[in-house]
Amino acid sequence: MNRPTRAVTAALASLAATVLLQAMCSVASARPIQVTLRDGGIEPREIDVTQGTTVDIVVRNDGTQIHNFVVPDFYVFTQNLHPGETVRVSFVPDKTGKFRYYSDRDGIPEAGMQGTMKVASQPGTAG
Ligand SMILES: [Cu+2]
Repeated sequence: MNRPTRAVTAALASLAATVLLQAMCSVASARPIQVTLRDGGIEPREIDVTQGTTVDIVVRNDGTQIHNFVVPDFYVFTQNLHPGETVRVSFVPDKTGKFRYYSDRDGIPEAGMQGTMKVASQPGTAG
């Protein structure tokens, strides 16, 4: 193979890997995590996810008041949801650890309306 052909082959291999990765991510996001907002609480209280894997969440407000859903560490901020309203959000956690999520309708976390997102490292990696 001459050099330009090798470069094209490498580019195609890279593209194929990217497409495969996207296909895997879309499979992972096929089953969204259900989050329910209630007046005074969020279910579940804990969400377990994996670093580098798309997190797909469907947030539903089952309360009688307006609520929202924020995960500041990952720049997730939904709009204010009216009772019965649903919104879907997705993001890719880029770090491991425990991170708080909550409803902050008036810019202040509401009493009881919070939970913990635990981000585990990808299998086979140190990070
Ligand atoms: Cu709320």
